[in-house]
Amino acid sequence: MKFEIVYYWYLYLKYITMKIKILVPVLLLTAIIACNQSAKDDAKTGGTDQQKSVVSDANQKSGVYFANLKDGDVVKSPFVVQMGVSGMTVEPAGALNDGKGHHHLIIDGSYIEKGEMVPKDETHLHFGKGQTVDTLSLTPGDHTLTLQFADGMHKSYGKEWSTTIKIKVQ
Ligand SMILES: [Cu+2]
Repeated sequence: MKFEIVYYWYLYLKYITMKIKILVPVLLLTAIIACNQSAKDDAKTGGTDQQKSVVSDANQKSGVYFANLKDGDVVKSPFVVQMGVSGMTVEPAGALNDGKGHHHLIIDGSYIEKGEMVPKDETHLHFGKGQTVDTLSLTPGDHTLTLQFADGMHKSYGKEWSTTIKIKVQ
């Protein structure tokens, strides 16, 4: 009788062990497949998002841009700068109108925080007549150009309405 109980225990344990032996690899395999799948999904979404952002950069994204210059360009001084904006309208300074303003060029500086007045000096140029083109003379070497859109009272529309590029002047 005692032997029987031990024997049944032995069978029971063997049965459990067998189950575990089968279950563990199956679980592991499932986990690995699931991980792989989600990694693949992540990669897929990442890819699509990137494609989307490239498309929207070119077509829909609102903001300012240099129409004839790009980051890393080498230019010969004096050089022409063409300023563009999408999502807002250029108008002469003087009046406050929603969605309207004028360009500013900041040389070797940074964008101006939203709501702050754009300074007016030799490195902060205002295009208060609504100009979109200018000719710049800069010393040879590396410079940054920041385009900043601001309202009719010269208050900055902030970082999202600015763009900065590095250029090398020869
Ligand atoms: Cu201004």
